[in-house]
Amino acid sequence: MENGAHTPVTLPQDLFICIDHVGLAVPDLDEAIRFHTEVFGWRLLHRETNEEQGVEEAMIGTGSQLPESAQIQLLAPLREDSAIGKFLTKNGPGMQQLCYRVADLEHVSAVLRERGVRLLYPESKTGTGGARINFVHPKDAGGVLLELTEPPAAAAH
Ligand code: MC0
Repeated sequence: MENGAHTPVTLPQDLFICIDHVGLAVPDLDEAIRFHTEVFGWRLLHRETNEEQGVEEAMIGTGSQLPESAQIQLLAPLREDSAIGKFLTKNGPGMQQLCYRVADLEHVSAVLRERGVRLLYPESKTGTGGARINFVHPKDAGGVLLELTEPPAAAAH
């Protein structure tokens, strides 16, 4: 190092805020909600149907308020040829996805694409509670289907 000067250090920039949820593929949503609430003591936080994704889904958590709540998403197929339908046929019930929360999905998507990571959709789609979502192909994420979610402004932390 010349003249004792410090070389500027470039720190890595965080792309992800936290794990938003883990998604479980289930054949029957009502039965899965019953099991996870009555046996494991989770609370039902939210439930909705997402036609575009071909799922009926429920978010369950350890508390009613983020960020205290850890969240699990239960995903049941609306159709056999949906992502969850195909997953169930091939693997049976189980962990289908890991979801990272991001502050700016467009920015994170651009950075990942620049780094050679394949995102499944050219543009973001709508997910739980109006979030913007996209997915990283499992082949580019160590064998894990990785969802990226940008919550609506009011719900973001
Ligand atoms: C497939 N593969 C997986 C996987 N699904 N690996 C890990 N986790 C998964 N969930 C692997 C297969 O084993 C295979 O590897 C390779 O990827 C290609 O699989 P495939 O069977 O040929 O492909 P498909 O047709 O089943 O499609 C897989 C793909 C699909 C990931 C592209 O599931 C998809 O588009 N997912 C994104 C949408 C989604 O999951 N929607 C439901 C959640 P080999 O080695 O055998 O070649 S909706 C949601 O989550 C929303 C509501 C929200 O949170 O807000």
